[in-house]
Amino acid sequence: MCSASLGFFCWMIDTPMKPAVIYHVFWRDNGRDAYNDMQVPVVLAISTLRAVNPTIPIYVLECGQVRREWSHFPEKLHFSVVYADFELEKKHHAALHSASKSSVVCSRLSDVNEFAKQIPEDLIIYSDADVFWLRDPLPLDCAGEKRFCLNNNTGFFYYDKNSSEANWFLDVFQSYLITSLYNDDFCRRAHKINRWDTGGMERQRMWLEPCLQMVYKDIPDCCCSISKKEHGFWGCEDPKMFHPAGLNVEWDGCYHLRGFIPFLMLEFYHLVESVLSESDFKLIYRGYLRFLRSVKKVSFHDKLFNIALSKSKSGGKPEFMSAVIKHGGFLPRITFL
Ligand SMILES: [Mn+2]
Repeated sequence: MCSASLGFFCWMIDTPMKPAVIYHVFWRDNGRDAYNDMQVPVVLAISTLRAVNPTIPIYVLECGQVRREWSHFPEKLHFSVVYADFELEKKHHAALHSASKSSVVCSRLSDVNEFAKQIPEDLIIYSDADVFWLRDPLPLDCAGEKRFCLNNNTGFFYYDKNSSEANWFLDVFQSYLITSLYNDDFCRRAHKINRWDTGGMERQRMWLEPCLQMVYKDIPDCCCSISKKEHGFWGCEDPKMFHPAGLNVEWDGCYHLRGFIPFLMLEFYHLVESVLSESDFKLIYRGYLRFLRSVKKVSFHDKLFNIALSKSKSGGKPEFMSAVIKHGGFLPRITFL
């Protein structure tokens, strides 16, 4: 009964999708190396991923004109760095740059999607450079969904690149984003949906998330919501990962030092220590290492730390470093008798 064509059909159904993780980074200046930028801690993020999954293919899209040194980390952590242009910039250069200085980030989904077409893997997982993994991302909770899987920010999403719903989502998203570059009324509607107060700077404040929310609202059948547990928000039980979006990491007058997090949190430290050596830490943390070593590490599960974090604020955002120092404190000085 089972014909050759039916057999082929069965084989297609049984073939599991091949996953790949894609990162998207860009630099504004050439002053640092790619592995020691604490604001874009992509090598540390990949270290946590490698610690929980040694084999998943990892690609880093290094977008724009500025290139940085990656040292031995691509070989050691088994990832490829691929140079790419900002897709959105090719046709919309002037509009994109009149919007705001950091608006090239708006090109992220198109850049990832264009690159995804060139690789053999079909389950495309995008991960931010500040997403730190605690457990293997696989199996993904919504991997069986033929839709675009996302949450309310673009720090982590995944999709089957051959799914028509996911491609429909990407097309609508792209058209909304381009419209937002040219039309203030459209931006006002997007910000209204997101309840963002832009102080009359609609187009300058355009971002990926307002467009994302509009697409989610307009074509919900193409979207699948990733749970908080899988898209690790602070405070959820047993998360797969942690994405410190909205968390401020400030020390010595510098902001967004999210690269500190894997070194100061016990759970991440054990993971990065399993794939990186002491000389890697010296390369990555340089002048910060002495300070970081002097601070007591904290745990995700430490209630007192979580209380300290909820009380430490900077500009309304939870402030990580002051909570660590307040709770963990500096190690007592060793007194020589
Ligand atoms: Mn992020």
